[in-house]
Amino acid sequence: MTDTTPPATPGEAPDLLSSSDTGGNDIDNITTIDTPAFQGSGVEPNALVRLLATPVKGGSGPAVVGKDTVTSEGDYEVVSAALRDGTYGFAVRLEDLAGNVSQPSPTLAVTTPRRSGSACWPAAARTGWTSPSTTRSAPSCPCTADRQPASTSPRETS
Ligand SMILES: [Ca+2]
Ligand SMILES: [Ca+2]
Repeated sequence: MTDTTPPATPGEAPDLLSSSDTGGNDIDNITTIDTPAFQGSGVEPNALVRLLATPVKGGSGPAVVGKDTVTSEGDYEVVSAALRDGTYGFAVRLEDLAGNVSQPSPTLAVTTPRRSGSACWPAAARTGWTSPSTTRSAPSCPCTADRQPASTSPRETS
């Protein structure tokens, strides 16, 4: 007998491990880890689980970013490959031993901010770097060395 029945669609989105949910709050799904780990339970035992990531904006997807094997109890844990900074919708998809693939689970949105950049822009803003000239706009990434605002006070243009 050939197994032609795909695993049941996972009913819940993968859960970001609290150990992967860094950044001061371990339940907000905003992390400084660019290889976050996810877990889930109650899915088909011994199936292959694939982690899918879809960029929320500016990209195509979903892409398979990790895979692992579901335990005999129906639990899984899967780690994402390194991702560019951004917000992604993560979902899992199961494949049974015969190669039948389930529909993707619901998605969980996780944001991976730039490690230095997330603290960078507010720090630059606190310097009071406010030019009277409206044509002079702040650089989009003040962390970039060659664009670092001068430590001197802003010049008056009058
Ligand atoms: Ca099956
Ligand atoms: Ca967090």
